[in-house]
Amino acid sequence: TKPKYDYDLVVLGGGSGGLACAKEAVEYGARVLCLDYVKPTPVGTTWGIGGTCVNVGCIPKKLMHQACLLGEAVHEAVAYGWNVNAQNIKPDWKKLIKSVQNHIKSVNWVTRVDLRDKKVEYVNSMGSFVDAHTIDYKTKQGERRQLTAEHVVVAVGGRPRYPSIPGATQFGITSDDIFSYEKEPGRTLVVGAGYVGLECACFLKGLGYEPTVMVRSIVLRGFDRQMSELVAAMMSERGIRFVDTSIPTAVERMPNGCLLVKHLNTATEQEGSDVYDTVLWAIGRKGLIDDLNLQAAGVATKNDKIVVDHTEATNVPHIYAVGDIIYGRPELTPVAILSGRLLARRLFAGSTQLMDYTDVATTVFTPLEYACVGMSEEMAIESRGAENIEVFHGYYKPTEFFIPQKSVRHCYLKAVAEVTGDQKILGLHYLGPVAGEVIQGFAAALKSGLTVKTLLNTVGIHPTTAEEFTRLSITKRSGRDPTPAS
Ligand code: FAD
Ligand code: NA7
Repeated sequence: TKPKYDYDLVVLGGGSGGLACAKEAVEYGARVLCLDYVKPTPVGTTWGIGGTCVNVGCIPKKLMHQACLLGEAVHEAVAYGWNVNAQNIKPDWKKLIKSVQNHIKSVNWVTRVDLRDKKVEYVNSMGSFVDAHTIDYKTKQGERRQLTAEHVVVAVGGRPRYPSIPGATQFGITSDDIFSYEKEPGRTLVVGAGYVGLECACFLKGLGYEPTVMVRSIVLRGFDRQMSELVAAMMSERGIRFVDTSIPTAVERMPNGCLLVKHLNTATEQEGSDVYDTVLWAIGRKGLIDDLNLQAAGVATKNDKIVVDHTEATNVPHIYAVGDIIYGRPELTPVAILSGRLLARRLFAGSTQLMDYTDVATTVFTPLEYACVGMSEEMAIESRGAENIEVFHGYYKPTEFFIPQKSVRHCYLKAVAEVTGDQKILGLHYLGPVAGEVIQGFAAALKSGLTVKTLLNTVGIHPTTAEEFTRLSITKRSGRDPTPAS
C-alpha cells in the first residue's frame, strides 16, 4: 500500500541539529528529506550545507583562534631556543581566509557525500509550511513543489541581528561575513560583548588588527561574573580596547572609504564618533522563523523562537524543533546534535530517552580560554543561598608560561560547591590554556555527581594546568590569598 505521506520525516534546515536528526532517522529505516537554504547576507556572503557551525561558526572561529595561538607560539619559540626571526613574522589575512574556506568547502563536500551514502534526500531550497503536514519549496529550476510528511523537524537555526540604526546593514558586517572576508578588516569596531563578539575581537587582535569592543552593559551576560570580568581584563591587557556603556547610533561612509561610527554613552549621555575600517555587529542572533509560514501549521512561537516541551515537540504534536531555533535553550552545536539524534531515536526506534539540557559545558575561545560547566557563582547563590555555598579558588602558573615570561595574571580557576557533606560540585570554571579540553572531562564527572572530596582525592597529572582542580584548597570564605607562592 502507498504510504499516507511522501516522507516519514522532513527536516527543515541542514545544520548541526537537522543533519544529526536526519542521519539518525534513516538508520532506523525512515524515509527522510532535508531542506537547507542559506539566504545571502546584505554584503552577499553565502555558503553551502552544514549550517552555522561548519560555515560561519564554531569551525572557522576555532581555526582563526588556532592561527592566533600559533602566532603567539612563534614568539614564545624564540625564548625556547628556536632560531626564528620573530620580527618578520606577519600573518597573511587572505591566505588564512583561503585556507579556512578550503577546509569549509571540503566539509561541505563530505557532508553531501555522507547524505547521499546514507540515503537522506537533500534539497538546497527554503522550506515553508502550507499546512501542518505539507511543505512548500522551490526546485533548482524555479518550480514550486509541495510534499507531505508524517513528522516535521524544524532546525532552521538563527542569523546575526543588525541594529536598527542608519547604515547598519549597508556598512556593517557580521560573523556571517568575517570568515570569508577578502578585504583585510583593519581597525575594527566589534559591537556586542557576548562570546561571539569577544572571540572575534580576540582573533582580530591576534592577527594584528586593532579591534575595539563596544559594550552596551556587561561583558558575557549569562556567564559567571567574576570569570567574565577576568576575561575582559585579560583582553585589555593584550591591548584590546573596550568602550563601555555605549551604543552605536549611526554608521556613515566617509569620502576616504573609512567608516564613521557615531555613538552614545548611555551612562554619561555623551555623544561621540570614531573612525574604523570595519564594523562588525555581534549583538546576538535571531531565530529564522519568518520564512517558515508557521501560522499555516499553527506552531506557537515566542520572540523569534519556537516553543517546545521536554520532548522537543511544539504545540502541534507531530512538529518538533531542535537546535538554536528552540526558545530558551543553549545555542551550541553539541546540544543541537544530541537533541536531534535523541529525537530521531524516539520517533523511529522506540526510544524514550530525553535530552538533558542541564550542565552543558561551554568554552569562550579567547587567547586564554574560558570554559565552564554547571552553575555560575551567582546562580548557585541565588538557588541555594550564599550560606550554603563554598567556593574553592586559586590562581595558578602554567609551567610552560615561565620561559617566555607570559602573563599568568589571569590564570584562575574555581569550583562552586555545596558547603555540607562531601560537598557536591555545582559548577567548575577555568580560565587558561586549552580550557575546553580541560573542562570536557570534568563535565562528565560533574554530571556523575562529582564532589570536592572526590576531586581532592584524585591524583593530578603533573605538570598540567588541569591538575590545579585537584589542588583547590583555598575557599573564598577563608579570606586566604589565592595566589600561589611560586
Ligand atoms: P544551524 O546550524 O544554524 O542550521 C540551520 C540551517 O537551516 C542553516 O543552514 C539555515 O540557512 C537553514 N535554514 C533556515 N531556514 C530554512 C528554511 N526555511 N528552509 C531550509 N533551510 C533553512 N557552538 C558551539 O558549540 N561551539 C562553538 O565554539 C560555537 N561557536 C560559534 C561561533 C559563532 C561565530 C557562531 C555564530 C555560533 C557558534 N556556535 C558554537 C553556535 C553553533 O554554531 C550553533 O549552536 C549551531 O550551529 C546550531 O545548529 P542548528 O542546527 O540549530 O542551526
Ligand atoms: P549574545 O550572547 O546574545 O550577546 C549579544 C551582545 O550584544 C551582548 O553583549 C548585548 O549586550 C549586546 N547587544 C545586544 N543588542 C545590542 C544593541 N542593539 N546595541 C549594542 N549592543 C547590543 O549573542 P552572541 O552572538 O555573542 O551569542 C549568541 C548566542 O550564543 C547567545 O544567545 C548565547 O546563548 C550563546 P547586553 O548584555 O544585552 O546589554
